[in-house]
Amino acid sequence: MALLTLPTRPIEGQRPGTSGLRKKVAVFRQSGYLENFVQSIFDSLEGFASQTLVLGGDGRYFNDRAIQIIARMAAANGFGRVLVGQGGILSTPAASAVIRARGAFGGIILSASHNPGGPDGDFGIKYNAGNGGPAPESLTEAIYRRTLTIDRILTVEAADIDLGRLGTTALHGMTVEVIDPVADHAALLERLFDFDAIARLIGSGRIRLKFDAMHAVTGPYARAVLTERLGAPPGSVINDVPLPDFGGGHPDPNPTYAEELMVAMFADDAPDFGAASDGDGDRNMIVGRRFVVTPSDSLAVLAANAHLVPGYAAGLKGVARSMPTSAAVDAVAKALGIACYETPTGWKFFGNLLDAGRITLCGEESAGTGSDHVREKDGLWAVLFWLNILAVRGESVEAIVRSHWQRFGRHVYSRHDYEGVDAPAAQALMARLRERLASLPGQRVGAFVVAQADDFAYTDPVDASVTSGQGLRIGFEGGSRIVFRLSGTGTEGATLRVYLEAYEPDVAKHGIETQVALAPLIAAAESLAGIRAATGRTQPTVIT
Ligand code: VG1
Ligand code: CO
Repeated sequence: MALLTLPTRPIEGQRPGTSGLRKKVAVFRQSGYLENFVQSIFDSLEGFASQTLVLGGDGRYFNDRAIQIIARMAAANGFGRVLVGQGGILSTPAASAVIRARGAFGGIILSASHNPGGPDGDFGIKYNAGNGGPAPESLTEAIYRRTLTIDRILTVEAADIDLGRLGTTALHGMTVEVIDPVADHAALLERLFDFDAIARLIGSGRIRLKFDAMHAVTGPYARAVLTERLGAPPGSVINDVPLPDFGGGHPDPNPTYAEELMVAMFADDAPDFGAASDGDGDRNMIVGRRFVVTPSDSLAVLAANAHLVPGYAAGLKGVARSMPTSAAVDAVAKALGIACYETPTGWKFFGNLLDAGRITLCGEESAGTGSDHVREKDGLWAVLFWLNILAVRGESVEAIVRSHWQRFGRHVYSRHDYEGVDAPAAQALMARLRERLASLPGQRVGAFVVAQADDFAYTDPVDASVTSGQGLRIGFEGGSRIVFRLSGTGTEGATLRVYLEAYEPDVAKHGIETQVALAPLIAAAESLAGIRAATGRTQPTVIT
């Protein structure tokens, strides 16, 4: 087995976005593309000689090839051990759990998460540090800078590893251990939740559940936990076989893309509890019978009911949410007398707060919820948290959310996405609005008067690092707000996200359909930003 030093040249455009580097599969398959980025990761790290690297992905097209390439490079760069999920599979939260449980130096996760897969779809890669969490901005920027100067790649000449068989093999002096992708994560979840109570609830027949794995990575995890351990009957976990192209679907757990689940949950004989997860298993959607729980509300409900769950019975240290996420959890934090932090979009910004013990729960409006048990959002964790609450309270999903609104008021919330729009046009829309921010306060926009407007900047309370340009916030008198942001995970054109939020304390108005309740705010967003004229779209692509 020869050690090879292969010359290479920098490739442009390898700057990680909200969550790692995501590009079309065709881009990643270009000669040297993956290799350059992986070598840039290794060149930006120090002290990993003889240490352990965790490696796995969501099973999408090119996952298996990429694993072989990265394992050879890890050996050449001096890692002592690579732990790889069987079949190359590790959900994002499971990878985080494995890194932490095994004391690894870090991990590489292969995923483009909710983006479609297959030969014409997307691929992605990101580095997670020894805390199990996504690399902080300082590291992703260092990796990017390295991609601009890289001139050689280290690899070894070796046969492919057999990813199908559990056990260890040697690779150029490094050990490769193929591990069960589910075991560490499932054991961790079992310590946090009252599995016996959930199993009793399911076994009693008092609730029927349906989990849609969307042909993505959570199939094996959901089968092991929901079916085998908790006794959910056959048919409870659907689309549970991971496919390299996710069956041609869009593995994004929202009412638009998780269509099969939505049809089931709105049928006459609908189950009581429905859930779905995304490509890499870190997102979750929670649905009651004919009732969708908004992710921002879900975070707030989990925080308000955390004392009912064994792993959190001792109380929450604090909570955090990404800036565009609704303030529903803020209201809970206030009632509990705990801190609530507002961070930029992307899980990497929760890492310091979790490591410093300032927060226990955190979440994002994009269907991500998690806690200090790992350093990623965790889809199956959220599902079990809800099931644990249902087991204790014995009420329906809808009843739990409605009584939550009754107590805290309803933060009526929606996100409108304009996907794949012309990038320069979207950037120009943002630039025009950014220029007007300072002049907006005091101005009337439709039914509203602007109270404050800014471009969100965040100073990390732990390490004082500053991140700016994180979304245009326009707050109105009375507490409603609109946020405009461009996505940092897409691979085609630009995606404009418009986040809409209004606070409704009046219980009599809680039943109003969300889009109807938000109609005046939707009109205000159009008049502020001129979305139709700039994008040529009359409707959002996806409404969540
Ligand atoms: C989106 C979401 C963000 C999430 C990110 C990664 O980012 O808005 O909240 O953290 O995806 O999630 P953006 O930049 O496209 O808005 V995942 O499940 O795709 O890793
Ligand atoms: Co994801």
